Amino acid sequence: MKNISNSTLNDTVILPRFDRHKLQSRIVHLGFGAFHRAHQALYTSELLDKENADWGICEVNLFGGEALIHSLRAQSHLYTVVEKGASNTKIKISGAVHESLHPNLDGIEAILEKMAEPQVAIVSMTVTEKGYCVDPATGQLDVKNSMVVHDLENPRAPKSMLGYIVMALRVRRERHLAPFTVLSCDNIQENGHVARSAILAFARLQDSELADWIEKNVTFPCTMVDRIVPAATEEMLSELATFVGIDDPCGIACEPFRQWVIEDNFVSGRPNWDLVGAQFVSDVVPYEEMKLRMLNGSHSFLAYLGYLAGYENISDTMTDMYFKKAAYDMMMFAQAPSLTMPEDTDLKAYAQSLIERFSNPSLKHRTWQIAMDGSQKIPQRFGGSLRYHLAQGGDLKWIALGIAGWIRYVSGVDEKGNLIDVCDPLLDTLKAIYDTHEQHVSIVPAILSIETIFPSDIGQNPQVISAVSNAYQSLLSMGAKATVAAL
Ligand code: NAI
Ligand code: CS2
Repeated sequence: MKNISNSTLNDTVILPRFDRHKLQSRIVHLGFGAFHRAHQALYTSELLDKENADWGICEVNLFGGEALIHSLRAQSHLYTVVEKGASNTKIKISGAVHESLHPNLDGIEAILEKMAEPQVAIVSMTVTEKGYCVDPATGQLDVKNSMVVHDLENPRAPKSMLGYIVMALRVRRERHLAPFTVLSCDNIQENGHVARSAILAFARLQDSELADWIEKNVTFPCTMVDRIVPAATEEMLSELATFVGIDDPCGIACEPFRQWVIEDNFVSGRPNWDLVGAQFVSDVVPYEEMKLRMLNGSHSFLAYLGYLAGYENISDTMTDMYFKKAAYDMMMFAQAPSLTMPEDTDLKAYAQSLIERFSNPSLKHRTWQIAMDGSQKIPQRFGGSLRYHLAQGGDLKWIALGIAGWIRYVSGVDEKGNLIDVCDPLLDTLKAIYDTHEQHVSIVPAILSIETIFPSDIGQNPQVISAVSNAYQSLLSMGAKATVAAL
């Protein structure tokens, strides 16, 4: 996509109508990945079509994504979002992004200076669960994390999201500038609270006065973010080029559904995202828990077991009636009972809508992609419901099979003996345990002893060990397909 205004775009493409010259970088976003392009950045672009505002976004990729930033600049920061339903497709050009930075292209200082500019009101992020450098089970700062160690020693040349935010806030304080709001848009339970606690703990290790200032002046709203946005593939990009009429290496495909529930707690102003469908509420936590347990929990279940059963995409798992039923039952019987929701919430309708979304054959969402980083995802997707059922004497079988599926998956060898490309920050630890136990049920208590994933009330609980061991044994003897069918 060279210059969008001179190009021959397909005439069904929806273009931004607002004047992009008036944009200012009032939002700096860390993590120009797949999700943000189809979610926050598009909400903002659509809002700018509705009201006269200057909420421009400066994109920053702290890790990787250098080529993407290059391409984005070459196309004036415009890119395509293709919303693919089961039977209809909408193509939009997103226009709120107007600047971008990358440490390898522009240097760390340029990013810190941008974050310290007076007009910046929000620093938002989608940096994945591991970007928070916290212990996944407790959400507390992991002081042994190598990036945290590095950034504490080199505060003016940070690598981590925490290091950048704390240094930028330090500069703002020194310059007597207003603080910005830190807006986490990652799939983390109480994401704002986790961001706050990690940032404060990190700042306190450097300078307690700075930490006090941040505590008093900066806000960290929680958000529930939802839209299924698979990683871009060559196939998707070439299909997109056919739809749009030109190549767009920054283009992204997603489902039509989107949801964004935001705690209304912004210290230096915010866009009126509610004008384009976001909801501002006083307490996001119930919505976050609902989504993380029902959507993401069943996603992880389908990802591990589906991958082992030979299904490439989530929509493929939905063509297997046993997987479809297991996913629905998991939502309704394992996850939904553990939630405390506002009275008018219809969890059955929610579960049905999730099954429909997972079944969308137009989206190729790889089980392998969702299976990534399980050590970071499992505590918030399975931990809460597990505790609930242990306390209530409920049935553990769905969650136990989800955890057993993950343990079997991280062995790195599938049911046909092929290698699995396992991506996880704890891979070395998991490998060391597999080297000792191999694929034997004795591995279950060993993996459940990793306290950063399974605190002792879960990992040392005999009922949990027994339920996960039975499920793991079944995966070894019958395989994933038959185990899910027998559920
Ligand atoms: P992606 O892989 O396309 O992008 C990941 C982004 O995170 C990149 O911009 C990368 O620079 C950054 N990053 C990775 N590791 C980092 C680290 N250690 N520190 C700082 N930045 C780091 O992934 P995608 O799809 O954009 O998802 C990102 C996050 O967004 C997810 O982990 C999840 O929390 C959230 N999300 C994703 C959804 C999806 O369907 N893709 C939907 C809802 C939320
Ligand atoms: C998925 C999520 O990759 C994963 O772990 O479960 O990215 C999921 O697609 C989104 O949360 C949907 O909003």
